[in-house]
Amino acid sequence: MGIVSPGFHGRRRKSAAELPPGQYLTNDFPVLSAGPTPRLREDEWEFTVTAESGREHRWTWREFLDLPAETPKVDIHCVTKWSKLGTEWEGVSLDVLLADVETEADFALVHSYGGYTTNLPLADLLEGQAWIVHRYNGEELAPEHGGPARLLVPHLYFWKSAKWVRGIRLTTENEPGFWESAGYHDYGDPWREQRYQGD
Ligand SMILES: Nc1nc2c(c(=O)[nH]1)N[C@H]1C(S)=C(S)[C@@H](COP(=O)(O)O)O[C@H]1N2
Ligand SMILES: [Mo]
Repeated sequence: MGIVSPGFHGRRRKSAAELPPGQYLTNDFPVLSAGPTPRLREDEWEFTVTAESGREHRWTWREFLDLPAETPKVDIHCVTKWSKLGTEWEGVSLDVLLADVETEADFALVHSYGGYTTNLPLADLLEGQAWIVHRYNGEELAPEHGGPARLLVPHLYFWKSAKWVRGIRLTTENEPGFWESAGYHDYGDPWREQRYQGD
């Protein structure tokens, strides 16, 4: 009997073929932040959806916690090529947060405390594809991973999952966010390896 690598027991490992192209598996949870970690108290946190009409829908931390929560278990894929499988989160589906928002917009620009932005089609936030999450692995979301709360949109590269999320502005025109303005792909589908503009 040879040496068994740690973590190899129990559940079946996915092979590289089950990962998006160019990705490798990690069991760590790397921290990738373009700037300093904002330190926000929960009583300072609020989340705002702004429709293209200018109409705002706002939730305080307490109001957010009163919304029905889900516990998505998802694979995440960073454009720097690490993927992490079966990550467990808790949070509120964007279907819930956008349910009463009247809009004809096709695009969303997500804003974070600290100034980070990222854009995506509004349709990619709906139908069970995206959440505002405040817990990871059964614990409060750590500040370096976006706590008090972050966006989770796992079917796109992880730069779309804005940490320290502050709000979402719905727009009729597509407006590139922070990395999208810096040469990264506008949409960022890891299965089509849309890392950079032109991919
Ligand atoms: N506000 C904010 N959100 C962000 C980022 C950032 O720099 N600022 N980095 C993005 C990138 S590139 C990745 S890969 C993930 C990293 O999340 P993690 O640090 O929890 O692994 O957050 C994304 N969301
Ligand atoms: Mo990333």
